[in-house]
Amino acid sequence: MNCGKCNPKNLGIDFSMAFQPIVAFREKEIWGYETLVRGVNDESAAFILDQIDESRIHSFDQIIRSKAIRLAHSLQFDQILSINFLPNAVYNPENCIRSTLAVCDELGFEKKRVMFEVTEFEKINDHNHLKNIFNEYKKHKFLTAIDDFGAGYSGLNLLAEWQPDIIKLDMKLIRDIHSNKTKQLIVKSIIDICNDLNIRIISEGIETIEELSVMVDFGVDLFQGYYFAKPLFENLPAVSPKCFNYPIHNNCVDKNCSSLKFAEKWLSPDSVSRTPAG
Ligand SMILES: [Ca+2]
Repeated sequence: MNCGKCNPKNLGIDFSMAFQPIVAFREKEIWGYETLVRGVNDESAAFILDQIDESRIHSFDQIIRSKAIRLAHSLQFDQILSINFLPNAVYNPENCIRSTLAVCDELGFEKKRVMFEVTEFEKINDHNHLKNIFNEYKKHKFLTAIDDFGAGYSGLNLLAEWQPDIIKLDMKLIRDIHSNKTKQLIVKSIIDICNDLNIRIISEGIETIEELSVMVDFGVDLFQGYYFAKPLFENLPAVSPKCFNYPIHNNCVDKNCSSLKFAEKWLSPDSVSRTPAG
C-alpha cells in the first residue's frame, strides 16, 4: 500500500554513503558502522541535503534506508548498521517501514543488526509521532537511538516519555571534557540516568586520547570519532590497533587524573590478555 507521500523512483538526485566505525573499546573491536550521506563523488552531506526540499523528503528517507542496507550487504560486514532517519519524513510509521523490511528480507539482512538514529529531534514538537515510529521499529526488532543527545532542548523530555536502546552523546559535550569540570558533571549525570534506565551510551566525536580516557573512566564503552577513524566513502575504514592502547599521561602529576586511573585499570591482568582488533 502506497500512501502517495513518496515516490522513490523519481527522486531526481543520486547520492551515496560513507561509513564511520563505532568501536567497543574494552572488547577492542568494531561494534558497528554509521552510514553518512554523501554525493556520488564524495561531496558532503550538506551538498545533498541542500537539494532535498519538502516535496522530496519522504522519497529521500526511503532511499537512504535501502541504499544503506544494500551497501552494507555488499561490504559484507556482520556488525551493527546505523542509519539516520528523518522523523518528519515518516508519514505513517507502519507504511514507511515496509520498503525497509522488504530490503532486509530480500538480502537476508538481520533486522536486529539495523539501528535507527533519530536526528534533529529538537525540531520535533510531536513526540507522539516519534514514539509511534520508535514503537513500530521496536516491534520489528530494530535498534533505536537518540542522536546528538544533549545538543537540543528536548532530549530529557523525550527520554522521560520514551526510552531508546542507545543514546549518542553529542560531541559538544565531549569536546575537551578532560579540562571542563562542568561537562564532566553533566555527562556523568546523563550516564547515571542511562545506567538506571538500561540504555547504552555511544560517545560521539572522540578526537583525543584525553577525551577518550575520561569517558572510559566514566564506564562508557562505545565510541565514535576521528580519534578512531574518519568516515570513508563507500567503504569500511580500518581502526588502528594503536587506538585501543591505554592512554599514558607522561607529564601528568595529578594522582586523581582519570587517564592514570584508566591506565591502571587497563593494565589489570584480565584486560591485557585480550586480542587486539585487526
Ligand atoms: Ca548520527
